[in-house]
Amino acid sequence: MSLRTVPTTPFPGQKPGTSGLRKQVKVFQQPHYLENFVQSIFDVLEGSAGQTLVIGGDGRYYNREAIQIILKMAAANGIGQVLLGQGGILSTPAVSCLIRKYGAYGGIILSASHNPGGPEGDFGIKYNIGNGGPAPETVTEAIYARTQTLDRYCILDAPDIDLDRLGEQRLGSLAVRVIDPVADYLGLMQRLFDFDQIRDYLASGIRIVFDAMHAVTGPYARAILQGSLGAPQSSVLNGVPLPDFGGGHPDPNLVYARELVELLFGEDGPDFGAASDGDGDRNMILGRKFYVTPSDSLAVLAANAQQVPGYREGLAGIARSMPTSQAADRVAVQLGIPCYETPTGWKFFGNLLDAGKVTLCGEESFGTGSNHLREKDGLWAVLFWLNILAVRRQTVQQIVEEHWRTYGRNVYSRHDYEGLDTTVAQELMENLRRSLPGLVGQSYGSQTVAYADDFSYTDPVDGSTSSHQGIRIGFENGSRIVYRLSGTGTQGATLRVYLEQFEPDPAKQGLDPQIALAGQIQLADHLAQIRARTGRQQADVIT
Ligand code: G16
Repeated sequence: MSLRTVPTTPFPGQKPGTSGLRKQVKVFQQPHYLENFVQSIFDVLEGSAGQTLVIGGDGRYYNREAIQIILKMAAANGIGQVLLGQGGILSTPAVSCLIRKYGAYGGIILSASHNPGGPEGDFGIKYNIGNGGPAPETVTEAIYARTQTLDRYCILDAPDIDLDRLGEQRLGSLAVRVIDPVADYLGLMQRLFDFDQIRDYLASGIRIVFDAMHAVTGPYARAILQGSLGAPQSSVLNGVPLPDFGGGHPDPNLVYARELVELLFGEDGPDFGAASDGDGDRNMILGRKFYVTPSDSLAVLAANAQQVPGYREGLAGIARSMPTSQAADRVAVQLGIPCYETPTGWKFFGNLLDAGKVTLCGEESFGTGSNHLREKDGLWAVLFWLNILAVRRQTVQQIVEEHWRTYGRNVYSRHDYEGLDTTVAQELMENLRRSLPGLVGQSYGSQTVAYADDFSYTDPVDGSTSSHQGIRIGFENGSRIVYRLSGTGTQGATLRVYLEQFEPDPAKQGLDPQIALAGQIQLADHLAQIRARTGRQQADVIT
């Protein structure tokens, strides 16, 4: 084994987005591309010599090859130990769990989350810090800056590690410990939830289906739902992780988790359905013939948290990303606890969680989590719901409708316009930004604009400011329209339009959101000239 220093030159555009560096597989496969980014990570990590790193990925195409390269670079850069998920598999929440449990220096996760996989699909890499959470912008900016000046990387010339053999192997001075990807995570879940109660509930004839979408959560769902909770074989759909996710799009929403949605909305469907994404941090919750929006899910979990062992002591506070509906705010008011509004991106919750200011966090983009980790956590949300159902013995629909009657309903929908020409999308946003000062005080139908701004966030813990985080148009009646360009796409631009309207009247709460929000949808188009500028007549994905 010998250490090799390889001369290289910078690649443009190695800038991490909302959640790490995501590019097409073909981009990552270029000689030196992955190596440059990984060396930039090692170069900005101070004091990592001899330390432990956690490494794993969602099993997508190029996962195993990338892991071999990263291990050899970790060895050449003086890392002491790597905890590696068997087969190169670790969900994002499991990485967060392992970093925290073993006091690791940080972790590297190979995933492009919900983006499709395979040779023509996407790949991604993200770095998590010692608290188990995504690297904050100071770190990602430093990594990016380093990619722009890099002129060499270090790698050990050595045979590949056997990724499937549990136990310790060596790469020079680096110890690689291949571990069971599920065990530590399962232990954490058992401490948070009442597994006996959930097992009894499932044994009472309740039928559940979890769709792992051929992504990373298959092994976790089988071990937890079937192994520990006694659910039958049929409870896990698409449970084998595949490099191309079986040709699917591992995004747990009404469009991409169609198989699950058809089951739940079909005749004699199961009582409870859920799905997770590529790397296991997102979740979608369904009842029989009933969809729970992620924003409502956060609010329901918050309102019921004290029924669950891990949260009996109550919540310190709640945080939600800005475009997430204000349903959780209403619960926070009732509980007398603060509710924080952060920019999109799980990394913004890290400081609030570390400072003990919040217990639960959530995003409209199918992400929910708590202070048990520093990532959102798909299966955790599923277990949280199952625990609440096991206590309350009502259907999902009854629980949500009762919640609306108590707090009012924040009717909500997100409209995505995908693969737009980047210039067209940026001009649309720029034009809208310019129009903001003139909007305040304007009336549209029965609504008057109360504020119109480009969201800027000052972190209450470290005082850092993040600007240009999305355009908010808020009305005096509490309704909102929010516009953002996605930070996770890899082709063109994706415009996200978030629509929200408050409905206090129980008699009107059951209306289909697309009908209830029809006026808002029209207004959103009018204000941003979406159809005129993009040529699109309707959104590609509506959730
Ligand atoms: C990532 C981030 C989330 C964010 C989501 C969507 O999730 O971790 O915080 O809400 O992307 O971001 P955007 O609207 O910019 O596309 P994931 O599951 O892709 O890692």
